[in-house]
Amino acid sequence: MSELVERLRHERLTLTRTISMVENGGAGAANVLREITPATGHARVLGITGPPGAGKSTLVNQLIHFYRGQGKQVAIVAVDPSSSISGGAVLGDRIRMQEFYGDSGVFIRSMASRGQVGGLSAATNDAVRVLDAAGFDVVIIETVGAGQDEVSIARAAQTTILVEVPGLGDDVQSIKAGILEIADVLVVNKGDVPGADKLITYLKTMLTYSHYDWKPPIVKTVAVEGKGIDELAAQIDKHFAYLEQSGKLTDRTRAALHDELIERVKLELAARIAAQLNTAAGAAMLDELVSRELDVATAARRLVEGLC
Ligand SMILES: Nc1nc2c(ncn2[C@@H]2O[C@H](COP(=O)(O)OP(=O)(O)OP(=O)(O)O)[C@@H](O)[C@H]2O)c(=O)[nH]1
Ligand SMILES: [Mg+2]
Repeated sequence: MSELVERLRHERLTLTRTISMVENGGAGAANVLREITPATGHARVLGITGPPGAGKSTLVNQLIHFYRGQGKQVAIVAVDPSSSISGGAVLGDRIRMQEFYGDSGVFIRSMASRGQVGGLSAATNDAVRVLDAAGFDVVIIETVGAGQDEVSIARAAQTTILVEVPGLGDDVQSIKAGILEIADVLVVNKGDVPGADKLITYLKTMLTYSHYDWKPPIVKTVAVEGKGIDELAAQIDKHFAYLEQSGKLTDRTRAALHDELIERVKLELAARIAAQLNTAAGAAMLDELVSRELDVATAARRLVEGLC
């Protein structure tokens, strides 16, 4: 085991600093990732997403208690694509941190979109890798909303839990098209609120049209009362067992790495090309484009080929 991995497992400060390092990208991040990657691949990675106020954080807290009860070490990466502050304590996670203060088996980290040189999903993936290497048994990625960011973040998880709630108006309208496709387990939270059963019926109808051989189970929860958490944890385990037995765990990891690699190459290329354009040769090329001596397609090819 490398010295860094050893320290990640025993020193909180090293852990928080290493996550900051991978968030900042660049050579520092690359060095960390090279060193820790052989020690990764052991954590169970869960994703939780859903509309604002659905009860994601309350559910995650309940899951933390559940897994702690099993003696597991749990880390949370709370991602807010709309927020610009990264670090230890934003997003109302301060209260949560107080709840688990002093428990060395729980680690909570917030992530925001700005300040991520290499994009939010890359930073999230890398933070999960650090936590995995640090020996956390379960890593939960919690994201708000259902946009493109959340979908790409969800790909880093082995099991994605989509939280929906009754009372957001017309159920058909409130659940964004396509979002159900990312769900491995569906949660209807706020089961104590009128409309929960109607929403479950609606979701069941939607899932009849699903083409996947894994049919996402629907779990009703009342997160504030801790109801339905055992069932949720059981369904999460069932999904993981399905992934393992069907061989889809490897397929999923491979597909996620494929997409992540393309994303990273794009970012890397874009940074290098921008640097090239910032030179005298780049200015000359732009002049040629403006005077229409050169077309954009040819210019783009020339720049990329110039890097090879
Ligand atoms: N009635 C009821 N309220 C709930 C339940 N779960 C959570 N809430 C309440 O819903 C509100 C939002 O809960 P959060 O856990 O902060 O929801 P969230 O999805 O993390 O919210 P954002 O992070 O802002 O997107 C809080 O006031 C919770 O107390 C539930 O099962 N029933
Ligand atoms: Mg929250």
